[in-house]
Amino acid sequence: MNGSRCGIYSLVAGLLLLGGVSFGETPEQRDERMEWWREARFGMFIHWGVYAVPAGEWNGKPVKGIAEWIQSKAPITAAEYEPLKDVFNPVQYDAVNWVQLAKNAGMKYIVITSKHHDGFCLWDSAETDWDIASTPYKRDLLKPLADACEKHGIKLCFYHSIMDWKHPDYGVKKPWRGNFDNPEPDMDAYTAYMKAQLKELLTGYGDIGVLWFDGEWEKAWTSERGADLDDYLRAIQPSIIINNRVDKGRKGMAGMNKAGDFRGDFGTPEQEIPHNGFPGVDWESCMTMNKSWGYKASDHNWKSTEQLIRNLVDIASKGGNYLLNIGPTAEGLIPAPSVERLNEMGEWMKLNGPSIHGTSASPLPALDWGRCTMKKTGEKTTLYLHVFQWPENGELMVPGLRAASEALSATWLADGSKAEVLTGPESVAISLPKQAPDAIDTVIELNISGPYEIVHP
Ligand code: FHN
Repeated sequence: MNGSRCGIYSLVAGLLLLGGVSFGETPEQRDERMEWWREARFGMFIHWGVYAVPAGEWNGKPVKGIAEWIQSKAPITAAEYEPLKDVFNPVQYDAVNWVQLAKNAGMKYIVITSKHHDGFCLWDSAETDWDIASTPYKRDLLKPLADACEKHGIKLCFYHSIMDWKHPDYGVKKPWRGNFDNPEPDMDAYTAYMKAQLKELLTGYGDIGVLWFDGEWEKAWTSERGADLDDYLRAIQPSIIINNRVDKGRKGMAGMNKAGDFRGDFGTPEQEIPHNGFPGVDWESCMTMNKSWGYKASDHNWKSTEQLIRNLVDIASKGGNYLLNIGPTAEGLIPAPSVERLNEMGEWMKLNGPSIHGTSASPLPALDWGRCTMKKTGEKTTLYLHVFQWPENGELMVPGLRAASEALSATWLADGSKAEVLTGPESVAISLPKQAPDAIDTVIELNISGPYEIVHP
């Protein structure tokens, strides 16, 4: 077998294992557990912690890189970083407002950093004082969010960092941290600490949708520890969904697993959208709205609403989820540019949400005018045609689709009005007005009520 083919087979083998088969769940049980997440397609990522206080600046100077890494990038010793807890006081935090913002944007789940790499905990943990209880704010930040999610039908999920720059037993010490009190870190002790905190999170805030692990890449964390932690967590909440960063299978920022038996329910491309989807494998692209995950005052590199909507559509057209990040300020406010974009995405989703929620990947060949998402209900197939570039010739060709004209009908999704389907023996097209009703993405709902064929070039 030549190298490239062997590589493809081993990648496919790895992808097929990205699905919980390794802990004895049947495909049907997995489908049931993953159903809400696959239907969701769109979630909110929240990176929040004491790093929002410096907000990407230190000693009056901007620090390069993502704001939640300021300890490492500045660098800052532990002795200099810890006093941040004495000024972290998010008195303007309004969890209901955050959940409503996510819901109005068409997001179905929220993943918030319970603990990032700096080890600071957004809840009052019995396992450490390096947490919200040691701040002027004192109160648990996760409980109000859990209550608001429960009330508004949004799934609450936790991001949790395996890498911990603070804990004396975490097995990789950073030189910039300054001298530390434990020359012999004990990863068994650290893993027990992490399990105790995760148990607090899985038993204190109702049903949790996803545990989103991160920081698994250092040598201190092993695949054995990943599998053990995965088993431990699923015993506490059997319906939990866990990403592939609980284990060591992830191949860099592309986010998918290499060959082998690694844990994790979905792949995690980061700051990128795969060129194609991965049939039969769940994945989610996590991306920032500007360039930093944590709040960075000087980062004004905001993606346009057009780009954000087209990212969502592109990802859904390939069968993935879009986890879009916000970085709240130390006062507990979501930056205005983030609010503006989420509200604009919500306006589009109000009219076009059915073309995202509950859809699966496009069956069509690559489209030069936009993207396609699909729904199948019984004998009926619906193709949502997302038109980014409006054809000037007044016709939208649907490449590869072969179906009898009587089986086809189409509407403009935003207002439900009828669209005219033009069919020939070898082609299907939609008649278009001169102007695109929606310059960002006009969606046509094409319903196929009988047999059809898709021919790929
Ligand atoms: O180091 C983290 C980073 O701070 C951020 O949390 C992203 C988003 O998941 N993950 C890691 C970088 O790959």
